[in-house]
Amino acid sequence: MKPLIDAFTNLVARIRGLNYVDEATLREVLREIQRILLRADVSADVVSSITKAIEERFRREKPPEGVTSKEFLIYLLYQELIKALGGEGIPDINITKRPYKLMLIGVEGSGKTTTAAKLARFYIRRNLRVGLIETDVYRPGAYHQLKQLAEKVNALFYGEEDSKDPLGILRRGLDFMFRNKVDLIIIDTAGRHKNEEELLKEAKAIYEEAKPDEVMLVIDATIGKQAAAQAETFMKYVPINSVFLTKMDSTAKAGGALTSVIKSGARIKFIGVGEDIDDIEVFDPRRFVSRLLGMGDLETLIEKIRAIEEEREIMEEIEEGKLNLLTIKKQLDSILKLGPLSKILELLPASMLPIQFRAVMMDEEKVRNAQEMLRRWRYILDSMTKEELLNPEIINASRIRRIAKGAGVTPKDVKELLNYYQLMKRMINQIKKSRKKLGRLVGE
Ligand SMILES: Nc1nc2c(ncn2[C@@H]2O[C@H](COP(=O)(O)OP(=O)(O)OP(=O)(O)O)[C@@H](O)[C@H]2O)c(=O)[nH]1
Ligand SMILES: [Mg+2]
Repeated sequence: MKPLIDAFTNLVARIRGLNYVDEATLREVLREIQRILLRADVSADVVSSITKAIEERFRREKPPEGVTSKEFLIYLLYQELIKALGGEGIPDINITKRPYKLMLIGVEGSGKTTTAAKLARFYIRRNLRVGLIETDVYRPGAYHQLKQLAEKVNALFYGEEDSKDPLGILRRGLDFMFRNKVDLIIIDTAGRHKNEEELLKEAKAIYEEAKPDEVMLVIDATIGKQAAAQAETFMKYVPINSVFLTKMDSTAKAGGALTSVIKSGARIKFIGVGEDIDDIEVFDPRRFVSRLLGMGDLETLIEKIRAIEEEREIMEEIEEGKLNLLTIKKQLDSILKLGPLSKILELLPASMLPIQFRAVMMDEEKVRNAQEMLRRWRYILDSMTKEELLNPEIINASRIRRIAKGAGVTPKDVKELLNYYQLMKRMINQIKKSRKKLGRLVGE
């Protein structure tokens, strides 16, 4: 991954050093992005869709106020890379039931056994009781390999040293884990077989016997864009719920592995970034791209643009007359995300602010109180139903009491928020009316 990070960090530094982005530099930057991605083994069609999107958006969209064109170009690169990696969401790593059975499959040497231990440590740190079952009867030493790892991470272990019966081990192993009230059972399987067909058949048999809550395919990222084909082969035999990409640290092809797996429709949950047991990360496209682009100081820029865009979207909704409490909820989220209220109050149009804010903007303590109030409002909105958010008019006294209780505030607090909503609504109607009047005056 290092070469990829270096290449992108250099590119970003170069863009930032430009005076401004003219046609020739835009072309050059796009070509460089292509080169970097192709070198990372990203397939040509994915590369082209990334650079096309950047180019089109750069030509079509205007940078938000206060953002230079080169900053905007970096931002588009950031956004389109995230999109190619599956978007901004982070995978859900919660264990949804107890015990939860997680089965690992993958070809020989992909990193299953190491990964089993990494996952065990990861969830033990989250206070779960974790058990490891070794069903690999082919690789010499597989039993000892996982047993030792289990001891290292303090997980329960079940295996049978001389058995040749994977399904028997599995049955007894599950039984052992149930009796020991384990929360998460991780089943390691064999990768070494006479041929691929045999491997897949055994994976299927173990799947049918274990009835796992999740099948996680372990793929070695060093195979680059071929990862998708591997995932698809496995999917023909066993439903794959998630993917663990290993050896991200030791390959220049990480980009290809990631994008191809994502394009195949499989969900990447974790990545392995080293041989050590702690070298595991939840796959978070945003964080990943930030690292690629050598962010740090770029983060402020990205946050700034995102906040401005969000505000713009909310304003558009409001202008379309779609004001409801959901709009206000979104608005509060974007405000709270931005941090200190005093700073961002300057960013917002005064008409968007609750009356009581405008006068107090300069007074620090009052600003703190206002921030507290916003937080309170956020809790209140959280304890409303979707219906209430969309149709605030239905909120009567008994609903107010329920909402207040759920949010841990007083009914008066809820009423305060509802008053603010009514006030905004009146203001918007007034603005609309006066616009119409103005429209008639100028003969629109
Ligand atoms: N650099 C690096 N090495 C890894 C990572 N994950 C696993 N490995 C190494 O990959 C090699 C194979 O790992 P195993 O866990 O034994 O792979 P396996 O899939 O269980 O192999 P079989 O049981 O033969 O199918 C070991 O040397 C691991 O240390 C990773 O994220 N980064
Ligand atoms: Mg193994």
